[in-house]
Amino acid sequence: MPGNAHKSDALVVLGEAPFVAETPASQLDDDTTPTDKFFIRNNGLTPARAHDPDRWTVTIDGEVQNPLALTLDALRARFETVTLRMVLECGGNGRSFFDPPTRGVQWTNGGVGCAEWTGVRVADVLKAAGVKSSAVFSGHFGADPDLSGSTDRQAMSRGVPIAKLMEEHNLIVWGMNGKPLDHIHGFPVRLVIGGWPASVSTKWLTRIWIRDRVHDGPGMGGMAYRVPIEPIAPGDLIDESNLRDLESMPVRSIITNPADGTRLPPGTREISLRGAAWAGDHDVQQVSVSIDRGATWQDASLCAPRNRYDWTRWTARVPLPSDGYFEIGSRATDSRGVSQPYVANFWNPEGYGANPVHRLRVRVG
Ligand SMILES: Nc1nc2c(c(=O)[nH]1)N[C@H]1C(S)=C(S)[C@@H](COP(=O)(O)O)O[C@H]1N2
Ligand SMILES: [Mo]
Repeated sequence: MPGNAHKSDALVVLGEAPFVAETPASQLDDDTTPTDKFFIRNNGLTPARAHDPDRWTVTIDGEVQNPLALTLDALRARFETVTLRMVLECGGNGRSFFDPPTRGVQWTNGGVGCAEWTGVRVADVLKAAGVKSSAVFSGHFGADPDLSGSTDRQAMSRGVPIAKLMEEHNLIVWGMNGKPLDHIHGFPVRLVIGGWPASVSTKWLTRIWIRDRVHDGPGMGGMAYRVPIEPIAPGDLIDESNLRDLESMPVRSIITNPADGTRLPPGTREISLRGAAWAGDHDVQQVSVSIDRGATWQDASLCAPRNRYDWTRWTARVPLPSDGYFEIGSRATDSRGVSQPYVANFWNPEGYGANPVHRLRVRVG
């Protein structure tokens, strides 16, 4: 098997097998996340690099009138090429903030990135295939072997309801930040599905199976990517009928400048903050910042996102009353009026959806 030689100075490795690495908030300061700073989440092994990407095919089959097997050339020739800047965020982003801790990769806020993706609309491809009225859900397949090295079993195979799949922003992409996809991010083609856990944005895409029922691949059902319908207490016995699939990701903000632990010269009486915010399927309505652990808040200025599912960059200048130690926080509110809590809420056994206020420490003097 090829090794996991994807080390980048910007990333913090959270796991070697499967390979997982997150981006510290201070490395997410670019409006568009450069590819070498983009987080990595594998669930199986990295597949061998396609020797002949021109012969790679993506199959569309199942509940369609005309099953398709499309090469990269066919995708390019038959459908309009689109570039969108969109957030990809792991469903477990923020997991380390749960108390008590849950199993799973202990992401802080760095299971996220926002890149420019170039490819074709999933909806255009599906229209060419002719989705039947019996279609209910998709099942996405990638070429990565599972951790045992077997290619008979998918490392992960998730899907979405047809209505979500048909959204015009979903893309089958071959380009990331103006270059061909990096191998680790899914070369030669991957899915990008906006706003939902990135586990549905299948890398090394080989097949979209249109199904007449909810997909049941690895990563579907049971407790995978599922959150409680009625809140549960840590330690409660889990009743699976009280779980639903995590769909839209929750609202989150990060401060991308300054970095945690920054020291400012004595006498500094104002601090400039910069960051990003995003809210799954929703828009970011407001970002507020605090230098006193949430006792008082001040509004940040928002930059308009380029397109739906892009993140919202923000800036703020906050007066500092004195020298000393400050804990600075950012809190975003989505278009429904839902804000980040100060402490992770809605604890669940697999640790999805923790989105507390992002906090960092600054010392003046
Ligand atoms: N084929 C395949 N696609 C996959 C995965 C995987 O393990 N195999 N991981 C998913 C998960 S859980 C996440 S968070 C994103 C991460 O994408 P990235 O590694 O490009 O950041 O890819 C998704 N697509
Ligand atoms: Mo993920």
